[in-house]
Amino acid sequence: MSETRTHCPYCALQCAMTLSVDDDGPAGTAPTVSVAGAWFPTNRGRLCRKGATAAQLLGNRPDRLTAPLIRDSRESDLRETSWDEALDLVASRITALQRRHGPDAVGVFGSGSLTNEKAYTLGKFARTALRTSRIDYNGRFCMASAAKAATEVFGLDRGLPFPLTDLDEACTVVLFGSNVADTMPPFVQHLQRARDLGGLIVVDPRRSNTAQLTDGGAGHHIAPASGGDLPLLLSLAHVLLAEGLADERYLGRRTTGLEDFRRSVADWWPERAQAVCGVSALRIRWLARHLAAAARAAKAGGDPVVILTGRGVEQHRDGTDTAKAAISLALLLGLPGTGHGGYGTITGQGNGQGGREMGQKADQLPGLRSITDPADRETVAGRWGTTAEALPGAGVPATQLLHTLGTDRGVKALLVHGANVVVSAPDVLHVEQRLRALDLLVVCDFFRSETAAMADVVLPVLQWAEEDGTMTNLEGRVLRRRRAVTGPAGARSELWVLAELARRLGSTVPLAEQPEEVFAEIRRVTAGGRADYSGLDWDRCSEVAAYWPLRESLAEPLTEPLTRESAAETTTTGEPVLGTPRVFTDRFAHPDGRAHLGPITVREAQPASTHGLTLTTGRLMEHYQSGTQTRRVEELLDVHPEATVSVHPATAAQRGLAEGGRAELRSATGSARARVVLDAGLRTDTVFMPFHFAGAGAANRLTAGLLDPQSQMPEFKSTPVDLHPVGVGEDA
Ligand SMILES: Nc1nc2c(c(=O)[nH]1)N[C@H]1C(S)=C(S)[C@@H](COP(=O)(O)OP(=O)(O)OC[C@H]3O[C@@H](n4cnc5c(=O)[nH]c(N)nc54)[C@H](O)[C@@H]3O)O[C@H]1N2
Ligand SMILES: Nc1nc2c(c(=O)[nH]1)N[C@H]1C(S)=C(S)[C@@H](COP(=O)(O)OP(=O)(O)OC[C@H]3O[C@@H](n4cnc5c(=O)[nH]c(N)nc54)[C@H](O)[C@@H]3O)O[C@H]1N2
Ligand code: SF4
Ligand SMILES: [Mo]
Repeated sequence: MSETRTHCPYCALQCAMTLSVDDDGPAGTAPTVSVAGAWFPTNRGRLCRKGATAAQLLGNRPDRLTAPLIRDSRESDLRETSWDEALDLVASRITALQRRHGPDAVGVFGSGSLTNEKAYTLGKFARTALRTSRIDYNGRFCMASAAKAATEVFGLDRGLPFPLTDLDEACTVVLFGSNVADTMPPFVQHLQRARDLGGLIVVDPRRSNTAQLTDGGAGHHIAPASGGDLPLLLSLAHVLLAEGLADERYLGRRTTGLEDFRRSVADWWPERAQAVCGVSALRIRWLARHLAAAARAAKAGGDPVVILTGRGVEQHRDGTDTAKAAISLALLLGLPGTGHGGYGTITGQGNGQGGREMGQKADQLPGLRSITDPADRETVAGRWGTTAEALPGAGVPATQLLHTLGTDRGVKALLVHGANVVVSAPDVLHVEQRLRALDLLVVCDFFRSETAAMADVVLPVLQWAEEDGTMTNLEGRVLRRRRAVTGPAGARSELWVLAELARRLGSTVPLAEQPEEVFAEIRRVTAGGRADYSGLDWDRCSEVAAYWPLRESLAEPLTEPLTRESAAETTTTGEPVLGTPRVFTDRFAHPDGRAHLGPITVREAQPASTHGLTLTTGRLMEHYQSGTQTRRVEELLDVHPEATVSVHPATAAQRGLAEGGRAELRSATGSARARVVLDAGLRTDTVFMPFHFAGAGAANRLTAGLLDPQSQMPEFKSTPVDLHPVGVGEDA
C-alpha cells in the first residue's frame, strides 16, 4: 500500500488529499481517497463530495479512452488506431491546411484545468510549432472580467492577493455573486468568524446555500435582480462619497483617479439604483454605512473587512465594470494592501490562476507578459530560442474563436485541450454547427466528452493522479500534484503528445516532455515577469507555502532555491511562507505604486421589474462544469441526474408549472428542457439552471454569447427567457 499526498482534480481550492493505493498494477487501480491532515491550511482536512469520489475516475475504467480514435469520413464512426497513425494524420492535415490558408488556419483551445506545465507548453506549441495567433482558453468564460479589472485597477491579476486563511480573522465578509457553500464547501470554514459576529453578507438573486449561511443572525442576504450588481455597487460608492464615509487619507496616499470615479457615481443615488437593481434605497444606505463603520473599526485595531466577487457578478456583459466597481468599493473603504482586509476574486478552475498566466490566452505570453509588448516578445522569444519576429501577434478571444470556426474569418482546424465546449460555451447550438464546419477537430481528453464525440481525431491522455505537475490555486500558491497511480496503457501524457506533434510539424523549437523539465523552463521564462515563478522548487512545492511572485535572479545558480524576501513569515498553521503571500502591502503593481480608480458607467440599465423572466445559470455541489467527469460518478449522478430549472412558486403557478414537472425554456438563441424545482428563495423574476448537462438540458442552448467589450467574457448570468410546461407526450 502506498500513500501519496496530492491535491483534488477539480476546483481552485485545490484541497489537499492523500491517495491510498493498494495495488498499483500496470493498468492502474482506483485508489481510496483519505482525507488529509491539517497540513494544508486551505481545506484543513476537509473535502467536498466531488473530491472525495474523484479517485473512482482513475485508471482503466470501461468508459476511459485508451487508444487514439479517428474517423475515416465525416459519416463514419470513430475507430481505434495507433498513436503513429493518429499523430501523422493530425500533423499532415495541419500542414496542408496551413499551406493553403496560412498559419492562422489552425486554432487551439486550452483550459484552466491544465497543469502549469501543460498550459505553458500548449501556449508555446501554438506560437512556435503551429505559429498561429489563434489560441485562447476556457478561462475567458471564467476569470477574464475579474482579471481585466484587477489588472487595470491594481496593476496585477492575482485572484486573492492574500492567503485564504486571512479570512479567518475577518469580522465582515461580503460575497458578491459567489456560492462557495456549493462551489467550494471547505471554504466555508474560513467564514466562521464573520458568521459568529453576524458579518457575512451574501449578494445573490437566489437564496443559495451560501445565502442561507447568513440565517439566524449570522449576516445578511441581499437579492438584487440578476445583472443589477453594477448599479448597486455604484450606489454604495455614491453613499460613501456623498456622506463623507470614504477613507480620503488612504485614497490620497494610495490611489489616483478618484475625481473621475466620483463624477461617475455622482448620480447613482440609492433611489435611482433601487429602480434598476431591485434592492431598496434603505438597504443600500444601510449597507454602505455598515461597511464604512466596519472598515473604520478594522483600522482602529478591529478585525478585517473583505470584499469578494464570484462568477455571479463577473459573468455579465458588464462583468469587468462590475468587478472594477467592487474593487473601487474596497478602495473607498481604504482596505486593500493595509492588512485590514481587501478585495479578491474567487478563482474557479483547478488551475484557473496558473492557467491565466502561463500564456494560453490570446494576448498573453508566460509570466503574465503581453504578446503585443515588444520587450515582452523579445524576452520570451529569446528564452525560447527563437526571434520576436517569428512569434505571432494577439489572437481572438474564445467566444469569437468558437463562433467563427470554419468561416472565412475563422480557423479551419481546432485542437481542444481540457474543455467541453459543446456544453459549456455560450450559444452551444451555434458552436455545434460551427464545429461541424471545421476541416479538422482534434480533442485531447481522457473521456469521450460531448465535444470529443464530434472530433475527427481523439487523443487519449493521462489525468490528474496518473501524472506529475504543478497547479496554482486561488491564492496564487503553487502546489505539486503528484503521480499516485499508473494510467491506462494506451493513454499518453499531454506533454508527450504536444512534443510529438511539434516534431512531426517540423518545429525547430523543442518542447520538453517531462513535467519537471517544463517546470524548470517555466522558472526561467517567467523570471522577471509579473507572475514570476523563478524562485520555486519542484520538490518543495506543497511542503512550503510558496506564492508568486517568487523571484530568483536568472544569473544566479539555484544553489539555495528557497531563500525569499518574506521567508520569515509564517501562516497561521506555522508553514514557512515563501514569495509574496500578500501582494499589495507596500504598493500596488502599477509603475506609480498606486491603485488606479477611474470612471465607471452603466451601459444599459433596465428597470428590474419590466424584464419579464431572466435566466441565470451556475453550479450544483455535485457536478463539475460540463459534467464530463462528475456525470460518470454514480453517487453524484444519483443526487442530480438531469437538468433542472429552479422557479419561484408564484412564478411557477402563474405559468402552470409544478414541482417535478417538465418545463421548456426559450430564448433568442434556442430552447432547453429541464425538470422544475420550486424555490421560494429565488426572486420571482429570475429562474436558475445549472450548466452541467448536455443535450436538450444544456443551459447554454439559451445563452447568446453577448460579450463584455473589455474582457470578451460572455454573458452567462442574465438571459431573457420564456418558460412554459412541456405537454404530456411532447417530451420525446
Ligand atoms: N460544485 C462545483 N463547484 C465548482 C465548479 C463546478 O462546476 N461545480 N466550478 C468551479 C469553477 S470553474 C468556478 S468558476 C467556480 C464558480 O463559483 P461560483 O461563482 O460560486 O458559482 P456560480 O454558481 O456560477 O455562481 C455563484 C452565484 O451567483 C449567483 N448569481 C447568478 N446571477 C447573479 C447576478 O446577476 N448577481 C449576483 N450577485 N449573483 C448572481 C448564482 O445564483 C450563484 O449562487 O466554482 C468552482 N467550483
Ligand atoms: N451557462 C453557463 N456556462 C458556463 C458557466 C456558467 O456559469 N454558466 N461557467 C463557465 C466557466 S466559469 C467555466 S470554467 C467553463 C468550464 O467548462 P469547460 O471548459 O467545458 O470545462 P470542463 O467541463 O472542466 O471540461 C473539461 C474537459 O476537459 C477534460 N480534462 C480535464 N483535465 C484535462 C487535462 O488535463 N487535459 C485534457 N486534455 N483534458 C482534460 C475533462 O474530462 C472534460 O471533458 O464553463 C463556462 N460555462
Ligand atoms: S472543494 Fe474543490 S478542491 Fe476541494 S474537494 Fe471539492 S472540488 Fe475538490
Ligand atoms: Mo470557471
